[in-house]
Amino acid sequence: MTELLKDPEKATILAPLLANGWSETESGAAIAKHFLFANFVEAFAFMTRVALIVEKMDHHPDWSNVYRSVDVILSTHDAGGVTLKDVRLAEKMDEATAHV
Ligand code: HBI
Repeated sequence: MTELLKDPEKATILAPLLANGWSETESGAAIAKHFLFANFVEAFAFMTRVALIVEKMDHHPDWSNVYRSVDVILSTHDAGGVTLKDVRLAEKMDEATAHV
């Protein structure tokens, strides 16, 4: 779970996320996504749902909210890059948008 993903496995594991709006940051040490909601309340409701998930996972996003958008950057700080924990959290975030 907390081992750094490395190519070629990394590319295979990230492919579904990259097809769903996530991108690798320039250094390759994180994955990022821009979420856009209908309004501020929906954006904040998403962040509230995700907050409960990340506490359970003990894995936390770098994120910011401006009005109805939420920008997320995921990396495993302890490992210095992207691990399966980030992949799992990204999947859960995508699922959390489905409940809006
Ligand atoms: N969140 N994104 C991220 N990366 C981490 O390495 C991390 C975290 N949340 C909690 C956490 N590490 C702790 O488990 C350690 O700092 C003890």
